[in-house]
Amino acid sequence: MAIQNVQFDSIIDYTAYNRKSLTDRWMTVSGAHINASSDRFEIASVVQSGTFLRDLRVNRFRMTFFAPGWNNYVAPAFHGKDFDTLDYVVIRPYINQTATASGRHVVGGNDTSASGTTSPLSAGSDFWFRLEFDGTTLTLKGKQGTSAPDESTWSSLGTLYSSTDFDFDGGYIGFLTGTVDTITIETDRDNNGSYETVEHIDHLTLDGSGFADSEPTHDPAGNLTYDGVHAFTYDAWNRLVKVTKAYRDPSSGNVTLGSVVNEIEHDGLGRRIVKQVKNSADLDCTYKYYHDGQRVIEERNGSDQVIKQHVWGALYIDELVQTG
Ligand SMILES: [Ca+2]
Ligand SMILES: [Ca+2]
Repeated sequence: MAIQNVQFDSIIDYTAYNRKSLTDRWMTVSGAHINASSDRFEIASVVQSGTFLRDLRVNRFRMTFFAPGWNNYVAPAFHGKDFDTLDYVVIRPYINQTATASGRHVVGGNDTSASGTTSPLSAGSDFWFRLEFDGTTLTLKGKQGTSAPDESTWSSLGTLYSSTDFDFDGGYIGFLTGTVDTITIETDRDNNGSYETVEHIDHLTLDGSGFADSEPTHDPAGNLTYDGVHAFTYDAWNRLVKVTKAYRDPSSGNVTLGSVVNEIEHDGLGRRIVKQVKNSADLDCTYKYYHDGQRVIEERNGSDQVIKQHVWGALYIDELVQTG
């Protein structure tokens, strides 16, 4: 059952539009809203910062999205670890391809010098764009039309733009600015060149009350199993053992799993002994916990190197005196 009238991130209120909330899937520090009448995501860049999918940290990715009535520019953004190092590609008509500051490139729609461009992109048209990063090269493809190109069409399309200038080691994915819809993000987790894992699909639809719909879920024991960003798995003792990227499929309405981002192991005494952060780009790490009784005294990484030690006092229960 849908939870109605849930407000998540606060969105700047433009008088020209209705104020709408987003699901907690998106985080924004710029003006962004879902336009209820046109069912689109409109992102206004007011402070050169972006709107990003929360916690969707990836390395090799492919983002496909619809740019309806593309007439000014749309700017997919990524590497959003912080807003000083925000990287983005501005896709706009009528301007020749121009490299600007490192990590901030402007791609012109009528740049006929770009390899594979068969015809200039025309402003005011509906376009589909696909941005792909294979670990080395960022490529951009686009196709005019209202319906999504199928995979064979994408394969046959020439590259509008490519660059190896981006130093992408795992940040957020989103948009700096633009009007977009029907966003799909896939990843190549095993680095074999195919993007087999769907991490997110968003049609940016509002419910009848005009609110983005979160529909968090719980299991019969009351454990939170989906919060709009992640899905959570528990063992028979209600201990959290797995966290997975997840999204609510816009077609089926089902909570759909992406990559596992966290796996937790416990020993027979119920102590957490291993935590693995996975598929989270630069955050990936294995943490092993060693105990004295119920107290963690040492943490090691996956290579068995000590990364943290905790010294406990003998006087009180839970008397942590030093961590280093
Ligand atoms: Ca793959
Ligand atoms: Ca939509």
